[in-house]
Amino acid sequence: MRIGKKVAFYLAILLPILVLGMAGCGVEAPQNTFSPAGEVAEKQRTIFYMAMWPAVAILIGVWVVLVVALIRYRRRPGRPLPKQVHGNPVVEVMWTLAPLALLLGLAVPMVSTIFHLGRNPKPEALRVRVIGHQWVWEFQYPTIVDENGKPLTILGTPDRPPELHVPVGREIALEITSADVIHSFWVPRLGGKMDAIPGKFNHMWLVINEPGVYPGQCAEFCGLLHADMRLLVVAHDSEEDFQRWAQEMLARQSKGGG
Ligand SMILES: [Cu+2]
Repeated sequence: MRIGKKVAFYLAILLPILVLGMAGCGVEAPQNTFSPAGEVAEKQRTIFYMAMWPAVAILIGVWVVLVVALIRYRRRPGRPLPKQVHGNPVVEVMWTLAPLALLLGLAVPMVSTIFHLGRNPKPEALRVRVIGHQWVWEFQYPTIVDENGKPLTILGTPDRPPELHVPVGREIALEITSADVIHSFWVPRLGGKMDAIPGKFNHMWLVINEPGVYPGQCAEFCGLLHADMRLLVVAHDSEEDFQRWAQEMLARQSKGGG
């Protein structure tokens, strides 16, 4: 009876935690790293799965053997002590070689993917400078300039996140930095995260598969309004569409005396 009460007590604690945890696994969530919308996020998810699924399989295998051994060989009254074993060279060599083979097998695709994701952006990529401020993001397009030579600049406000407009299919080369403290640029469905560090440019490239709006946010606690430091990536369905938007914004910027 007492044991039953104890089990009920632990279940009452564990079940809500489990339910809350599972609630975070919805595939439709707008900031879900498990529904990637571009090459970088896809590859990052692939290496995560490469690490996770073998680990899950090993975990289940170990638990099954453990539980079977615990039940089958448990101490029972009147049973003699079983035969005691010390060392088994064959088993020991096997459990050394098997993980070694598994780790080497995983290392090759994983390390090559990490190098691929860390490569320099292609020269034809669209360059965007991302600047973190407390507590807003700023985007500058150094190759899209107005008549005064000032790059197209998009700045958000604390209640309206800035929009980073880009064309679908074209590589985006991000140069990420900060004007004050360390922030972190993160758009979960596209890739990331990348730290924004004052005095330093961090580089990252992205390619987006589908037109749409991809929300992101600062992922490094940077002060009081860190939670408001959101952004939207808006992917246009064509380069022309994107250029039309850029020219419109440039005209607005010139008119504003920027
Ligand atoms: Cu932040």
